[in-house]
Amino acid sequence: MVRSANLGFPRVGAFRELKHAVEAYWKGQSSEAELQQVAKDLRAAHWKLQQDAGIDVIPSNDFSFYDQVLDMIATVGAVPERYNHQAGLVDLTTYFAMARGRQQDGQDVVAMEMTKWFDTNYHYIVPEFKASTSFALSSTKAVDQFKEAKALGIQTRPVILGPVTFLLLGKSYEEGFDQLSLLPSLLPVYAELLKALEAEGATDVQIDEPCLVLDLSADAKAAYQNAFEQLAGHTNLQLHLATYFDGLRDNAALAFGLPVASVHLDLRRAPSQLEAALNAVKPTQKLSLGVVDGRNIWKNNLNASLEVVQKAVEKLGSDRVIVAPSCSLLHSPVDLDSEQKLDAELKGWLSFAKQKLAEVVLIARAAAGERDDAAFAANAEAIRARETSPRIHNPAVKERVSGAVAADLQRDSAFEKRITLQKASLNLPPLPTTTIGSFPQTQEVRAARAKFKKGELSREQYDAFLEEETTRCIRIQEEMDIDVLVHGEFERNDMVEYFGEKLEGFAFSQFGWVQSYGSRCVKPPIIFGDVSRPEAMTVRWAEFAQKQTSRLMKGMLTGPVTILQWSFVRDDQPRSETCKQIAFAIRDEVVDLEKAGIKVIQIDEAALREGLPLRRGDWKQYLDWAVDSFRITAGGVKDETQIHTHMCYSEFNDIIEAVAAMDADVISIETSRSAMELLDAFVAFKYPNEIGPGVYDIHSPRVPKQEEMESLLHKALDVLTPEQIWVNPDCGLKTRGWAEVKPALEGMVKAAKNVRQELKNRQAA
Ligand code: 39S
Ligand code: ZN
Repeated sequence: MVRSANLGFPRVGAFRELKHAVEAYWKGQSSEAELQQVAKDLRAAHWKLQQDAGIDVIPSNDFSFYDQVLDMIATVGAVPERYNHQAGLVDLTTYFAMARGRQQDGQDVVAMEMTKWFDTNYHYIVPEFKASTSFALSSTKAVDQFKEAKALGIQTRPVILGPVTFLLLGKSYEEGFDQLSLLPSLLPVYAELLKALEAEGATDVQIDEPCLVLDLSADAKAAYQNAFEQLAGHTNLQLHLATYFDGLRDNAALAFGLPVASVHLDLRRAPSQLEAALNAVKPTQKLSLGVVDGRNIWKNNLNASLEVVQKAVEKLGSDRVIVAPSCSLLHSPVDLDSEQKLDAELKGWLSFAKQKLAEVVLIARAAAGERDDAAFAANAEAIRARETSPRIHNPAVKERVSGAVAADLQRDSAFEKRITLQKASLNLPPLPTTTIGSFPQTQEVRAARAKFKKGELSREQYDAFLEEETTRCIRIQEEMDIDVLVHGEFERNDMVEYFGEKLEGFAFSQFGWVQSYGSRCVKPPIIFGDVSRPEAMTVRWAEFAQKQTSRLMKGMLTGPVTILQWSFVRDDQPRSETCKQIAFAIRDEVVDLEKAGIKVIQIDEAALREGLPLRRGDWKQYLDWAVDSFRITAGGVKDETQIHTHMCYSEFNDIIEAVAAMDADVISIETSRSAMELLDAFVAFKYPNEIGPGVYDIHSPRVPKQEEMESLLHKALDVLTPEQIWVNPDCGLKTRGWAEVKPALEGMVKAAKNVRQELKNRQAA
């Protein structure tokens, strides 16, 4: 019998119940027992939902209060010293201290680092490793949750993050230390965990090793061999190896050579790997086929998937084939049935986590000879309707992209000439100060927007509220004496969703939440058709804001790659094509802002780096169209108009050429946590344009001292010319509170002024 499996279910809840419970606990509004109860109820509901859907293999331990990598850190007791964890179980306070830092009860510790999970918009907590790191089983979570499901009569397959991916995703803070050298001391803890699961009656375990889809060193390959041999030797559990987000490619022989009972493949991202897998799979192994997209929201083409599954069944027999989503459904919204506002036609094209499980079951049953003809016919009709819908095609948009010429990608003049004209026109002091765009999205702002959406505030009332907030934000910046102001973005729910709501070819959901980090969620818009801009999207607020001040007001836009990366993207044409369509829409907005008198315009490409393909050999093709898309957005304005861009986080070394090729006049980057080390790439490359290396870490509630920011500026001045440098925080301020933002920015402006004075004195001397 062909079986159906799931690799993980969204933990946040259809209405973000977990977010609300966790945040209430953090605020001291509820007890740990109350939080645990909400979590337990959610888990029970999710297991039940999967059971009702007919899924044969249901996961457990996919639940997390914050992140599954942090869960593994706690499980193996890899708690960094600063959290003062003594031996024994890691409690919830220590767990959340690692995630968010803690300033309470005499403790003052910073959070662990957070970074993007492969090429998703999900963030994981980065394990910290040193030569002295030791491990001990320090959490009973995996075992507890297995037992919890069992008590409900559901036999689950626990999911754990594999030991090699766990080590590879970590960071070593000691020069030359190789974290894989910790494998021998880590494996016994994994073995102990497997033994504990077995003792409670588990028969199978899913081991996630997504690093198997990356370019691997010889050491990493050896670590895989070694790790799985040891684990298999210490347990009677069936080990199920899960890979996802790309194909195994040259690691296929390695993966199938491991002593595992099955291997899971992502056949959405890498359908062509099936052939090699069918040849490499050993007679004792099963193959798990990830045919339903866990990363996107389109209805599965059941006939196409069935064909793939049947091909495997023919070769392996039905007992050795498993049907599954391509990866954990963590990256999907929960339930399409909650959506009340999507039009029926569009809704008919979509599938969220709950619907995906039904698809998996339909495919598995059909492959086992029990095809639900009615469901297959309805599905075929939905697929056909989407393919032929006039709503997805706009010939004018297609023509504009295919007709793009070199001139569309070029500013009129080279940077040297532009910057001279800009300096004359903008008349800024040296080391000009600015912010990245957003100011605190307070409860009040969100509540007003929610009221407006519910019809409890009229358009006029909501606009009046926003005008008041914007004006106040401008006055505050003027009082602080910031040079280039922003309007604060109070009218925006999210830097991507806001644009999605205004562009043609996009749809948006009411409850399509996906976890981004911890309790924070995003609601990615859905790009279903050719993208165009029916009317200006930001000019009203930019114009209003500029009228309130004699200072320069910066126009704020999200760039095409970031909009693409943080949306659910249509899968019926290349991403590059969709990206260029968005680029032309943004270009028109840039031109309109210029016409409205805005002289400085920022086009954020926060997600440019995370969009990089996972294999290096695929990078160039991506970077080519990503850079071209950005250049299309900026190519329509006069030399005098200054184009800024912003990129979140670090690691520019390997893409610095592409960043330079974007040719933004000014780029702001995150550097404050890494003490300006990030600048190395810009210096080594002799980056010619202007740079705002962030001097203030906005990801922490801590207010930086003025001297710290001055010292960071000195570091920047050691390697860059004074004419090149801008002074700004390292990201937008929307997640912070005014109480921290005000003193921090005041200190930042003072730091800039002090250093300006030093430069003046030096010149005079
Ligand atoms: N991806 C995207 N798309 N956008 C980003 O900014 C980022 N940044 C990085 C990387 N990826 C990104 C991740 N950082 C949040 C903050 C930072 C993030 C990601 C998410 C965040 O704050 N998310 C909010 C949250 O989890 C939701 C933001 C949102 O859409 O709470 N808010 C809406 C709004 O402001 C809806 C707010 C809401 O929940 O309008 N309203 C309540 C409701 O509808 C009512 C509120 C009230 O009455 O007080 O129930
Ligand atoms: Zn940022």
